[in-house]
Amino acid sequence: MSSSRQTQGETTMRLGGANLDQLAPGIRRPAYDRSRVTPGIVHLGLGAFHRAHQAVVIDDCLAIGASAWGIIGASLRSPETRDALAPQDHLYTVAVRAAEGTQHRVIGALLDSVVAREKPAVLVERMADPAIRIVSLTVTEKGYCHTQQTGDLDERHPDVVHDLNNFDAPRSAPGFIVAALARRRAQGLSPFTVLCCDNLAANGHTVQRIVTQFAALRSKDLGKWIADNVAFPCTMVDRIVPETTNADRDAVAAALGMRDTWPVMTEPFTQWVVEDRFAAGRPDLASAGVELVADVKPFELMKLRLLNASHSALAYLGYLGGYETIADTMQDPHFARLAAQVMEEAAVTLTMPAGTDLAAYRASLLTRFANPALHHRTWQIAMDGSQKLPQRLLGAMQDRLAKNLPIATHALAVAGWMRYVTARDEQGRAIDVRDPLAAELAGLAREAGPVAERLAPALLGVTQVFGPLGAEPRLREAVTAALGRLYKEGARRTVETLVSA
Ligand code: CS2
Repeated sequence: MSSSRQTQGETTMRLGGANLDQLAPGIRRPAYDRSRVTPGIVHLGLGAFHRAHQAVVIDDCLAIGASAWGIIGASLRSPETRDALAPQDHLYTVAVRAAEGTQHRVIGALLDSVVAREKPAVLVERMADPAIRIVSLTVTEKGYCHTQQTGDLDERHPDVVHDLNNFDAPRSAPGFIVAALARRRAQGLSPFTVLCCDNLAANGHTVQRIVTQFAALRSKDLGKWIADNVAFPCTMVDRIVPETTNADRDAVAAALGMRDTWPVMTEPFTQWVVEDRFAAGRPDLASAGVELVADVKPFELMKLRLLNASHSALAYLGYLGGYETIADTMQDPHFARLAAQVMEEAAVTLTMPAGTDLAAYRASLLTRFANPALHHRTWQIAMDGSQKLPQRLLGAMQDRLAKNLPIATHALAVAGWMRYVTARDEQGRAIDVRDPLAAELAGLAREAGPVAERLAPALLGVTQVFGPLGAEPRLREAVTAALGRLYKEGARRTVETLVSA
């Protein structure tokens, strides 16, 4: 944090339980007595997304009397969020930004936080507490230690190897869940519900499989007990939450009349669709706007293949085209058309329940992406592409190929990712590629050189990302052609010609 912020910290009051009544007028604050709220949820992955999404819903539930459902948040690695929030009694601000202005709301649902790396046994103990009835997660795609392509636990993942040898002091999300469930089983307690809120395909089923596989490595009986007794509902979560900057902190301090060290920035839109299958009860989520359904799959595919796929396409190609944020990228009509065209290609692969208005959904996505008040960096969304491509782009490509339909726009998005992971931009400057496979991908790119006919097949051979689809001749041809154009003409010109073709 900059020294100017520290100076401000000395001179400005800090958000906290004792001074909620001194918040600037018009700032929404917890409409309930926080001292009566007890924990019912442990959330793994205390990032901005959770705080701007599920925690807001729980805050609404608390306001209508569900006082046994407060949240204990856990950061798996970094102490930063805990260090920011503990001195302010875990209160923080959600700033909802739209072109017309920003609405601020102080959230009280988070009661306490734990840093798992510092105190793994404490976290296991809290998860094993009988009062905890839901363990929810936002640990990002890579946090599940699995192979995206197959959905199986990666038994060679360093954290999995570590956790199997340190059962009561784990590091990974699956490791914590299994350790806590084992403890509950040993104590004759009923299990908690595992509620995955990450953008994985069939997220509940996938996490069930990973956790059960992990447990079975420990003991067959435990694996069976988990498979038979633990509920893993599927969910679709949606809200755009860019990273908070110091400028955002200053703007929030000015609005609040006091300082919040880690507010979260978001958009007006929010959606949470949840499969209604909870083993140990749940708060009245429907009253807080959650859609409880019997089958989440169509909604999840709709979101991954329309929102996230076009987001990733805009991120890679927009970054290469020199645009810093998604809103900047959307200002270029050719890139706005690119996003619409990715959605058009994906839409025919979806089967939605009667009454779903896909055209309206697609139109609303374009408006959300163009929100000028959200500073969502293309670089942020470009992160972890190796973990995101399968469920966002490749599934739809596979479905289209099966129907003999063209895949040009999706192929361009994949080619954008390939060009991006070479770690050199169009001006030859370094790109800070954040991805668990970054080194491997950059190595392949170095070997292949800037030649589409060599680079595309080399990257399509990365089976963790592409699986057998990487060998599909029509896919190879389309991706190689798009990558060739990116090298020859650059991202802006390629997008312009390809999307208007
Ligand atoms: C984004 C998502 O960073 C990314 O990969 O595509 O975080 C996206 O903003 C959310 O899924 C929206 O709900």
